[in-house]
Amino acid sequence: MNEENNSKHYSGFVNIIGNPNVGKSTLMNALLGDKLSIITSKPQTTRHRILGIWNDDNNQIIFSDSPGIIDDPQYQLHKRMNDAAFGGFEDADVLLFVTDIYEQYTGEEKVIENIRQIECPKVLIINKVDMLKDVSRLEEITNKWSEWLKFDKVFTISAKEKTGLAELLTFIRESMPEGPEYYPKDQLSDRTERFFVSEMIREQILLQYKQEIPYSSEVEVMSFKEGEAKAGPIIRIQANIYVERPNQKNIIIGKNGSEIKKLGIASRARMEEFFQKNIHLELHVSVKEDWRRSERSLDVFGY
Ligand SMILES: Nc1nc2c(ncn2[C@@H]2O[C@H](COP(=O)(O)OP(=O)(O)OP(=O)(O)O)[C@@H](O)[C@H]2O)c(=O)[nH]1
Ligand SMILES: [Mg+2]
Repeated sequence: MNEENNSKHYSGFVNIIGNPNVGKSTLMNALLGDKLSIITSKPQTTRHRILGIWNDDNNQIIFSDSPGIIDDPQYQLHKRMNDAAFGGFEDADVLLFVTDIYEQYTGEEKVIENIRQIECPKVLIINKVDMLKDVSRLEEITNKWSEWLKFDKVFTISAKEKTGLAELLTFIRESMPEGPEYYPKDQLSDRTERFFVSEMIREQILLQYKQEIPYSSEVEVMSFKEGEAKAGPIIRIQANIYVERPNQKNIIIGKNGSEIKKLGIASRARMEEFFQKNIHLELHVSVKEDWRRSERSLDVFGY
């Protein structure tokens, strides 16, 4: 264990991987005590790898949230999301493989093989135990997994209710190798404020719109300017929402602009909480045909 007055420094990457919707982002946020990653009840909420950095004087734990692994990628976007997810198998010092009490895992060969081969400590996290009705379900899950591979540890947790996390965090800290500060101690993520702004808008799109709309949407921050207003510090933000079809643009905007107005209000509230500053937000919508299939668009959007 990393003693208080020990001058050694411990650091490493804790990579969180799993299928969509099992609670990976909720877990990372809970471990960090920060709302860094966006969370919704829809699968494929997270599209990028996002680092969340936990610091004290002697330790730097770098958590990595990732998109849920998509079994049947249908767009180039899905392939890039899977590349981001599988990247987590390559540089982990501790692997957290997350499942939940609902998931009927079928032991997808590529995933199992990747977990099997990774040499760092690997942990199976069974999440959402706050919803558990029948305790025998836990045994069922661990038995199923033990047919495929051996984890070093199994933790049953509720990321949402924050139970079981202290034990998990102790295990993680004890597993960290000696190492340098990979990031400055005051840095919380590898991502920029602009990135988090685009994510918070995307989160509200996921919450507000139905069916294919959130999945066809991408958000780009065109301008982010900090300034002073009468009421105190303010951040002025202009963002563009891209959709794939003209009719989707109409849906985003809504009758007389009612839907986009609602979106703006909700996004602004989320950002004001995140930045603890006043926000002025301007949203635009444009069509970028089939951006999910276009390598070039995906490059531009940072996938
Ligand atoms: N009941 C319960 N719900 C949870 C728990 N953890 C997460 N959830 C819910 O599960 C849903 C998905 O959570 P996320 O954290 O977005 O899941 P994810 O694995 O990051 O999903 P993707 O980014 O889409 O791959 C949300 O509605 C969460 O509120 C938990 O411990 N208990
Ligand atoms: Mg997520």
